[in-house]
Amino acid sequence: MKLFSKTILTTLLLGVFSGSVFAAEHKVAIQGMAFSPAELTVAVGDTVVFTNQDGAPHSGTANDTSFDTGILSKGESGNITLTKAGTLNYFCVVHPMMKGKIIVK
Ligand SMILES: [Cu+2]
Repeated sequence: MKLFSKTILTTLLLGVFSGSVFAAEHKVAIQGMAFSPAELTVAVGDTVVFTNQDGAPHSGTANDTSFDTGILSKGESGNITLTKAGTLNYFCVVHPMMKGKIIVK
């Protein structure tokens, strides 16, 4: 139990000190004509990797154009980095009814 607590504490401390150095990477799968997860919360500086697992081409494109993966074919990935806080709604340029949201804190 004591070792467990120490591990947790170390992990938390490492998280604090490394936070600004190592941004987190999140993954969004595009599968079945949908983004998964459709809603994601990240921190400023984090990266999101979109991977298209469908046969159809897809993109992850912000409504305000602040990010765009470009059109991804099956198996392709596109990385975006979130540089400022806010809520970003996005869609697929090929299928505009496909929608997602990234909350940047
Ligand atoms: Cu699409």
